[in-house]
Amino acid sequence: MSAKKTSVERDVTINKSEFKAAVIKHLHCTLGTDENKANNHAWWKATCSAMQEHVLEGIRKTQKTHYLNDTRAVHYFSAEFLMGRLLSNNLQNFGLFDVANDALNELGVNLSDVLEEEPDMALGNGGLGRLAACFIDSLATMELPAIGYGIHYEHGLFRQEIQGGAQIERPDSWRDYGNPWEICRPESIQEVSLFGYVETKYGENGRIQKEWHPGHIVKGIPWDIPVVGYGGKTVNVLRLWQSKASGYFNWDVFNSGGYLDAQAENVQAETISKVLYPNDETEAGKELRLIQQYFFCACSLKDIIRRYKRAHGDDWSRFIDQVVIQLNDTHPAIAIPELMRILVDRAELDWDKAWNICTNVFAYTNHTLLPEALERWPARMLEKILPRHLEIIYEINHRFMKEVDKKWPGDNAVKARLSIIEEGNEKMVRMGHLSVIGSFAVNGVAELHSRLVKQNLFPEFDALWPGKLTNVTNGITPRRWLKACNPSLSKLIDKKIGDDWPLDLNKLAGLEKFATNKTFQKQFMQVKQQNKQLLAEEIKASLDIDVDVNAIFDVQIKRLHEYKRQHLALLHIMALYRRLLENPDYDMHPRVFIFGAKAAPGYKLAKDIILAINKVADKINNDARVNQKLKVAFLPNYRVSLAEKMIPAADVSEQISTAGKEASGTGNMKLALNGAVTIGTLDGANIEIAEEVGDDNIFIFGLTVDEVNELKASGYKPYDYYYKNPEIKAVLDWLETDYFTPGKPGALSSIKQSLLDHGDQYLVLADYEAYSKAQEEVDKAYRDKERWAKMAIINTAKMGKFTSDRSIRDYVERIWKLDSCPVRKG
Ligand code: 475
Repeated sequence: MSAKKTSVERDVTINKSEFKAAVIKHLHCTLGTDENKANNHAWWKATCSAMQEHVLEGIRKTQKTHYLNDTRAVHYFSAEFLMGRLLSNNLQNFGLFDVANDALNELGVNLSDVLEEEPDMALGNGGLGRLAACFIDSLATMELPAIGYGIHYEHGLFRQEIQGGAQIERPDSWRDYGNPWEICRPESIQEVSLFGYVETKYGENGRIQKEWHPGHIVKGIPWDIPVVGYGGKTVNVLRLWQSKASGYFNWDVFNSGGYLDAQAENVQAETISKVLYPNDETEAGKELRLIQQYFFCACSLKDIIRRYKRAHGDDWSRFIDQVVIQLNDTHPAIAIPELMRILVDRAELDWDKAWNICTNVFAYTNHTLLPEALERWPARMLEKILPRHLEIIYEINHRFMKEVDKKWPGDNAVKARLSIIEEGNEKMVRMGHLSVIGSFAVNGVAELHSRLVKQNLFPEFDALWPGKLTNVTNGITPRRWLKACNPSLSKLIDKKIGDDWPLDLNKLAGLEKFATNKTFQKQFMQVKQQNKQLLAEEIKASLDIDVDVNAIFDVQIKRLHEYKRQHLALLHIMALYRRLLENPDYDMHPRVFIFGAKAAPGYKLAKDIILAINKVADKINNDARVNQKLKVAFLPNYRVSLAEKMIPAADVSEQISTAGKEASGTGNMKLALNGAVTIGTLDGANIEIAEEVGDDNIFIFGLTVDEVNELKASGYKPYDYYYKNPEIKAVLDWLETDYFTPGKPGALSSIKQSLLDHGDQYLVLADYEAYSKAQEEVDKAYRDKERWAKMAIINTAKMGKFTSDRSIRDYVERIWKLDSCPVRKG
């Protein structure tokens, strides 16, 4: 072995017998049970508690260090954090995974089984929430002072069951049996006001004073979730707020309104943090959602200001040096008028000073261009829930309109486009506009996306404030998404290039020179085969489907959305089925198409696509004429912990969104990192992945953004494709029969209708042929074992750019201007 070996320096050193003793101690003293009685759940809790000793010590040291150094810190505001499981990650990051494994082994307990006991912390929908989780991992790993702020949802994203092929939603109850990681901090409880009215007063010297008389006050209880950096030195926290009734209730306000009674008060207050809205990329427009957003922003700002005042008293002059707040999409945008309210109404700063503070504190990340996802709140709703904030928003807008008039004198059209207020039947507040105006930096999440944010979403803002709109390409944490989820591949990489790649992912480039080495190819593909075997067992256990590990494992995992085009993959699967039926000798390498996806409960067509995938799967998997070559598996309840099992086993990664629609994607990065080869469109970060791996190591197909626009401008007619391509016609017609839904013809016809009669908004039919051809190329490439192994290795080797450490470095250097703050022993 020629490779140089470097070991990661670690803060916690504890050996096997000490670990054993700690676990036993907690089994006895924390759980009140013993080795003979304990089941896996008890072992899990005891192991967590043993770890928590080190975690708490890490938090204490980290906070002390940050306090003594009076550090500037980033505050990551996000309505979602999709954390997944914590035990294996924390063991991994403390460098204690193998120690724990051996210790539990000696106790007759299997660590993998114990890890399976942990419910996922699924406080997010998809990409945006998981990105937040990867980012706080990187922040801790890079020893940066940072805190995540969000909501302590009692119920995270729903659990998905599949019944008769259809999605059924069940409540998620991740903390029903207690969560060993979270720490309640009653000493930091905050109170938040809602509803009521604003009184205008005239103070001495004629100053107008506004006083908000709230109708309702709720308590925010902070729960801290530890975020252990790799190496275990810095342990930051994720602070999540739980709502509780405060006991305060303004009867004057509510008796006159008459729509709440004392009984309802507790329920109302506790409802705020009850459940995560399960809509990915659609704006729900619900009152409770706005209250959730304001609730966590107001608690978090109070928390930040309390901490600031402890060090700096009432002197606001250093606030912008100490505090930067990153808004994860517009969900926390209400923090902007809230900070203005605190500064103007409470601290009595004059408007310009307050605005200068705000616009130096906030930065905003946009995650989507889909019009239905851009948040707009009815002005009337804001007026009812947050009357003072609406006034402040009007004032921000008034002053902003004057600025616009200076740049484009008398141009009312540009004013209407740029205004925070959208006039119309119902006045709406545009949260994206508010976020751009109230922030000092705005970023998209991949090169293409950021260009489209500038060109299409906020063109005049870019002209008004050149340089404010920028790009930070997303990333993923290689600790969770390679080291922890794919131990076999990690060990192989360690042997080849040393074990410091989790901290410096560009080191993976060192694998490239082995891409054509026969021995390494064999080892790499053997690991893939083992991982496929493990997933095959999972598929058998969960769906009772036998899959052949020699088949191509073709994986599409992401939220179900028309723009992500799971139905494009489905049409192609049906076409393969049809080709095999028409010609039993049809030449293709056996393939297993594997899906994981949740649909928003109210998204009818998305649920129909899930039903269709399952119905087509049933037919194909049970059809002896084809099922040696073709299988389809839809794994229910896709979530972080399931992703960790699917990703290491994938040969092919499906990234087939309509060009211009997927802001970045991050699953694309996770799959490529684990040696899957992408079939994808020139969309989001796929473009940057293609740049890294080179055209020979990715299957790019389909319309580009410009071609999509041209086709739409020239009048796209999906029926043309239907009549021109007999295969498209055949599969769409097939969907309408009762072949897949015996006795229920038409059960799947909504998909055909959306593609033909409703205009095929996402150009599925326009891209079908190119996709089908690209899939033939995939088939050909896979059959050439050496070629495929080389492609897979190069994909892993070239993913260095996509570590979230690089994304965080970009934010730190270009936006946050933070210094790292090493936490020392002792
Ligand atoms: C993009 N979620 C991915 C990822 O940047 C990108 C919106 C509204 C309400 C609730 N959830 C949302 C999103 O917009 C979202 O998840 N966007 C995703 O963000 C991280 O990689 O392309 O679709």
